[in-house]
Amino acid sequence: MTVILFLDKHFILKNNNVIINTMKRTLWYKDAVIYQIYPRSFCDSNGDGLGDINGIISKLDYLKELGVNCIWLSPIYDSPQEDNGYDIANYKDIYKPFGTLEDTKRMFDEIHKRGMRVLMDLVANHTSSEHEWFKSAISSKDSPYRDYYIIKKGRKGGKKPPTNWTGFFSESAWERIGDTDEYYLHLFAKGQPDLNWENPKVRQEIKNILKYWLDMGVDGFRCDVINLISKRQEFKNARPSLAITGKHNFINGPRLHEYLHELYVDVLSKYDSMTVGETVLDELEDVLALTIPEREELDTTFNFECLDIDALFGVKYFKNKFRLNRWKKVMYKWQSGLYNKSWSTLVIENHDQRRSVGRFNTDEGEYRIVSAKSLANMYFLMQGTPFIYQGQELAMANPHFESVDECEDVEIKNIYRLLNKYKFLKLLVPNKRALEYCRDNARTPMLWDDSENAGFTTGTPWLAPNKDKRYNAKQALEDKNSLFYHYQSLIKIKGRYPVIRDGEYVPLMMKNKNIFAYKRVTNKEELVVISSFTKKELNRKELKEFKDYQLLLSNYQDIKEFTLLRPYESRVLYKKK
Ligand code: ISL
Repeated sequence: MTVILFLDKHFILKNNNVIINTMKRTLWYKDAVIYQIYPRSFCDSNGDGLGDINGIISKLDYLKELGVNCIWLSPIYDSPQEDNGYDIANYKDIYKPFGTLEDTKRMFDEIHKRGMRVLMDLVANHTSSEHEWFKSAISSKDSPYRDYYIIKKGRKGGKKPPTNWTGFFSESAWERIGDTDEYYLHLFAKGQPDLNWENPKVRQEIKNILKYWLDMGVDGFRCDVINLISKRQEFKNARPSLAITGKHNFINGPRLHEYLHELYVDVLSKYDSMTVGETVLDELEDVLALTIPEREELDTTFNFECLDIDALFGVKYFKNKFRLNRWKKVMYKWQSGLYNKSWSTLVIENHDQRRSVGRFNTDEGEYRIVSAKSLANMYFLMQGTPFIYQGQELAMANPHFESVDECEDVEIKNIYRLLNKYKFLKLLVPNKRALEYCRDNARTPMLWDDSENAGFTTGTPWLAPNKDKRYNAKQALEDKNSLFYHYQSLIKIKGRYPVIRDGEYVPLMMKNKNIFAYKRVTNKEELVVISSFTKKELNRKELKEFKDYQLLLSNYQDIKEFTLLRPYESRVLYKKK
């Protein structure tokens, strides 16, 4: 007799064998607009000066009004906060000042009730040194967790670390374990020991964590530094580098694809989920190898070559001049390189980057909103999933720190320690550049209004709000010409015209060093985006070609003369074929 059982909504059992996995991953992320929340700085509901989960819940209608349909939460797990939550002490509990698991489940429900989805931040390359696993691992060589981490004998009887590798926070990648001759690897802060993914028990722990959150209703993960999880096992010295010594031993390591495929097959493929990889320093070829669907690894990644366009050798602290034409070439490379093969993300801000106001040739002064709209049109309408970082929709600007004492972040503190130790480095990283590009720029509290603490908290904020509070949520909602409503229009347009999701990217005016222009083309539609990135007025005859197109969106109230672009003028034009 044949027994057929319908298990939950996706699996059908026939005589005890799963015969159909009816789960269809709907690739919903291709129609998503994802809003990144840095919980610590978003909204504080209880006056302790820290953002929290109830604060997020209180602002979900604001996000619904903006029109985003997915929220990525930077880490909310239990953590000692050495790296503001990217150092996790318990993957299955919540950092107490943010709230409880119950609050979290309620937040997920409230997000889903509004037709939005939610991504958690999977930090699986390392844990906190306060994690039970690590405390046990370093307590005894016989600990069952000893092999959860990367622990190696030091050189010269333990007086020197196993290799000369440096991490991402400007210090040795090794920390000695007490007075033993052994060290543990940490590519980030000392309080962030790297997990040993060679150990199948570690991989199983991560799979359990994924399942735990997916079963709680999470719709996917932003995967923190996920291309670092596989290390070359020789653990040899490398040629010293001013940036990161030894990076070829841990960036895109030998078993990376195997590990990611295992996560996909064993867990992710069983849910209508999505993964976006934070793949530091990856080239287009690396990203294709990680994201073409047949690989069954990641769905998409962040493309740092596009975002760190004003960095040198990928290090944003190294002085480098922004050139619009170079950005156009790089964006074209990625748009054409991923087209019909994989899927891109579209990002101009996040919690690690300085604010885009005043960056990428935009203006922070008289043309702040006009130029922010020009930038928005340009990045948002390419092919890919656009991300909006909290406050980007308000044109929140960089706070212009004058002293490192105004900053909290471990990264800038370590950089200053290095600059003070090796003064010559200031030639490459002047103090001003370090403060201009440090991560605290993006982490000042969200500006809800122009009151003393910007409506973020009734207490003392953990990080001082921007002194300039003119552009805040209250003001934006009252001003029909605000950047907020411009993003709202962009989101509506994105959902209305299929050419934005599916159209081929065709660059325009590539030689013009002040205009970023392109077309998106299918056999049925054409969308044209023209954005000026200069205060100068530009008269361009080639614009005549688009005179009869329908104007969908502009950052000026009218079109004075079709071939004339006023300061930072930007137009989105459309033609149905
Ligand atoms: O911010 C950077 C340089 O200034 C990046 O190198 C960043 O450190 C890198 O992209 C990894 O970032 C991610 O992992 C880190 C965490 O500190 C970052 O906030 C997170 O985005 C370690 O978990």
